[in-house]
Amino acid sequence: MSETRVLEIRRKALEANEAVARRLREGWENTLVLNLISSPGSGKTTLLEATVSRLREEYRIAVLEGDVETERDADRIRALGVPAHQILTGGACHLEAKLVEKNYREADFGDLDILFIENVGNLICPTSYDLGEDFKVALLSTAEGEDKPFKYPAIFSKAEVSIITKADLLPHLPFDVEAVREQISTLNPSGRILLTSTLSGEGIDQWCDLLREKLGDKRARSA
Ligand SMILES: Nc1nc2c(ncn2[C@@H]2O[C@H](COP(=O)(O)OP(=O)(O)O)[C@@H](O)[C@H]2O)c(=O)[nH]1
Ligand SMILES: [Mg+2]
Repeated sequence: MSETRVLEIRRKALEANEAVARRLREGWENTLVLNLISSPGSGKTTLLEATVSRLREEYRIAVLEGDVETERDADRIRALGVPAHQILTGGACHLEAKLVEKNYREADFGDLDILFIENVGNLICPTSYDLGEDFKVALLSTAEGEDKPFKYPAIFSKAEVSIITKADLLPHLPFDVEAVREQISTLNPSGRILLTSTLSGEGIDQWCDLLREKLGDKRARSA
């Protein structure tokens, strides 16, 4: 197949995805929806565990968990008494809006204040697919190396919030937090950057405050 034909197919697939994402966004007028993206093991599910543990009494929360295989992440969230639904991609390296729509309907969560979508662990594929979220959150753990924002610029440019995770490991690693902050700020001057650790609790209050603020802003806009 020619390169032009491949690009045309990809463009059409993204257009079709946009149409479904628009429909999802309209339906989520009163719900704050986040699309969490990172490489496998950066700490997405662990951050969600810490987040729902803190906010489950305050808000109606649910989680859509994207993975290639297994129900493990959804089980971890359900163990905390918060509804979660596993989306299995059967090999695909990202979630698409159509698959999210189908699974969201099946999950039947009812009215929600916050919906978290944990994307498949990958820093590249999920970036181009709008899932109807309010914003993307990019996670990068200190163990992954300080060169990653400039190596994977698309996700760090698009994510409204970037989180540097596993701050507790900093004493053991050659990871220059300020250099990483600078890379992310260069790619995305208006983006917010947080430094968190689920072990020490560092940054988790700021993260929860950011969620409260974003939900408040969204509700004020739609009122
Ligand atoms: N030291 C440290 N380890 C963490 C932290 N957050 C997650 N982890 C560990 O990193 C591994 C992967 O975490 P997980 O949340 O499953 O990553 P995911 O694949 O992005 O969902 C697990 O062994 C976690 O216990 C953290 O803040 N500090
Ligand atoms: Mg996970």
